[in-house]
This record gives sequence, structure tokens and C-alpha cells, in this order.
Amino acid sequence: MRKGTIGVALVTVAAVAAAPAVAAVTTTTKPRIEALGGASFVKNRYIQDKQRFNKDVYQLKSGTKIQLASKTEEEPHTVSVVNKSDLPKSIRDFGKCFGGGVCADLEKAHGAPKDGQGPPKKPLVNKGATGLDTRGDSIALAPGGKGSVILSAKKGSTLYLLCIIHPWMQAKITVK
Ligand SMILES: [Cu+2]
Repeated sequence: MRKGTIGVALVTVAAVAAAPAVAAVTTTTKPRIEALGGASFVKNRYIQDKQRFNKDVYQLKSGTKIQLASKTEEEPHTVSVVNKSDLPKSIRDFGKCFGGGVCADLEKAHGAPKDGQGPPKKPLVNKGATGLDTRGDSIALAPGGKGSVILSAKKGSTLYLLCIIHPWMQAKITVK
């Protein structure tokens, strides 16, 4: 984890040093949405869960192929498109999401096992056009899993992302 972070920092420094002073910042790195982090607890005190998406905001061009990767080892994740109003704002909202809200709906759409153990029957749920463009599009990522998806949403739109398993994992894509 720490090693990886340092690696990224070094790459960033190298890219800045190599770039001409007035050029727009460009990158050849493939667009990636990653699930990062892990969880720990202190007995009878608290649980701390640092699982998250690697960015809060992804600015990506319509038509881009997005690489998806889970860098966590313990639990699966989803990259799910929801409405802004679906995004939980409190712990109480998590309960609503799991109990009949968008988390429960998408869990069903994925064909997740009832006991929560094992992979879903449908790792990919697609609504609307092929790719990420509308509420209900959802990709399940196994621990350490990878995938890719085309950003099919139109330029100017915003997609709100949620992991339906860890509903504090929230991000958005602004489509250029
Ligand atoms: Cu997650």
C-alpha cells in the first residue's frame, strides 16, 4: 500500500518535471477507477473502514474505455451508477440503501447470493446503452478483480457512482 503510493508520487513528479512549462497537463495513463484501502477494528472500540474509490471526481471523455480494478483483498466492490438522490448521506441512509433502496435493487440485479457469500451470478448489469450511461449500470469486482467498461454517457453529463456493498464509497464522473 505505502510502497504503491510512493510509486505513484514518483511517477507524478517525473511527469511534471518532463512536461514543458506552458503545456496543458496530459497523461498517457489509462483512465482507471480503482477500489483501494482496507478495514480494521479495535475490539470494543470501533471499526475503521478505509475502502474507497481512488478519486472523488473522474473527468473523462465520452467513449473512453475505463479500466476497473480492485486493489483490496478482503471484500468485493461494485462500480454502480445511481442518481445523486440515491447517495447515502448518513449511517441511517446505509440501512435504507440495503433495505429496499438502490443497494438492495442492484444486489438483486446482480444475482448476489442470499447469504452474501460468493460471487454474483451477473457481474455486469447494463441498463440503457451499452456501457456506463444511466442509473442501474453496475459492475461487480471480486477482491483483486479487474474489468473494463466504455463510458457511453454523453458529453456534459454527470454520473454518480456508488459501491453498493460499501455505500460510503461514492464518486462521480463528469463527462467531457
Ligand atoms: Cu466497495
